[in-house]
Amino acid sequence: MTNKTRVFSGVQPTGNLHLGNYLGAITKFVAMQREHDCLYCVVDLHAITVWQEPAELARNTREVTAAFIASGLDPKLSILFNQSQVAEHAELAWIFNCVARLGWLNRMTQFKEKAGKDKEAASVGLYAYPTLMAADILVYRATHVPVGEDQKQHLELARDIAQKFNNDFARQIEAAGHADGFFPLPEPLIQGPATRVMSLRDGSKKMSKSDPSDLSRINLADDADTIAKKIQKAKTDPEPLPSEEAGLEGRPELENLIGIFAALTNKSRADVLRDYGGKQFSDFKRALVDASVAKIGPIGDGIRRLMSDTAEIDRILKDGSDRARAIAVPIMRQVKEIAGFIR
Ligand code: AQP
Repeated sequence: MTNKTRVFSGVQPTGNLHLGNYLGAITKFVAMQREHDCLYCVVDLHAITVWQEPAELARNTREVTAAFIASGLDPKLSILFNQSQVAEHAELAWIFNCVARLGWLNRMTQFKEKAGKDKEAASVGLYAYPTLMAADILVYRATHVPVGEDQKQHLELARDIAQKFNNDFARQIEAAGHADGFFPLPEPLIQGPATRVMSLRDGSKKMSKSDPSDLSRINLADDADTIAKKIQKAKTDPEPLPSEEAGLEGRPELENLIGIFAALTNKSRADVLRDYGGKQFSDFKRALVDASVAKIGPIGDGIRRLMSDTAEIDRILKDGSDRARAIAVPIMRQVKEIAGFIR
């Protein structure tokens, strides 16, 4: 590790990775790996906040790792690992549970959405998810976190936790020689035309792994025919495409497809509308199929190839976990000293 900016982000091994995860997060991970010290984590401890079949969890953990690599992450440049192999995440999360306030967690919209109507039946882990996420980032004192729009609120909470820890232990932190607080306030990096990719069936719902309809998302493991079928079936409206962004108002499904196409082809939404304004959906959808297959097709092939050698994936995760632990252990040692734990 050098003194470059430290970046951390994670993806849950909860099922099929999709275009939203790819455009909202993984493409950003890849773009940052040469300029920064990056840790990218398969967050298996987060996954079990809702029930996971153990054999499926192991398979999904390897598949997310394969998707990282097939998307262009280099395990030599970036640290790729799974969260449960670095116990310091859970250890710091406990301390953060005692720093964070109930009122802060009560405001988290993801818990409300995921717990649904029957909150009493949700796991305690699902409720405390954001304190573990803060620990994931801060156990490396990472300063930048590339994520999709949906994680913005959790990142704000991580900043509040870091700030409160710095305030609560200000005397001890200063005595330990940290003039500007112990934890940095991590910044979310939420940029580009596809920070919130929506369902292909409903423009008001986020594209999600847990949507029961497979037609709602493009999975990174989908083959070319499946991608084409899903885009052809994607919900649209009968009007032709507008030439300017103002014409996207009130047309969420179209806005979503334009954002996806812009992100896949490295264009702005305005450029896309200039090219396709006035055309029929069939023309645009054909171009969208081509762009999607060109980008996602090779990733699916890569995932299948990598998944045929799971021992190699496990070796990569073990190596990444050892490297992650080498950063986390000394930070955790300082946290314990600051908090007054005898070692
Ligand atoms: N639809 C999306 N658009 C843009 N970014 C997205 N992300 C997720 N969905 C979209 C970003 O992908 C990263 C990893 O997400 P995650 O797997 O850790 O958690 P999630 O947000 O809970 O993903 P899903 O697909 O919505 O899973 P389920 O269905 O289990 O809830 C994050 O950076 C996230 O912002």
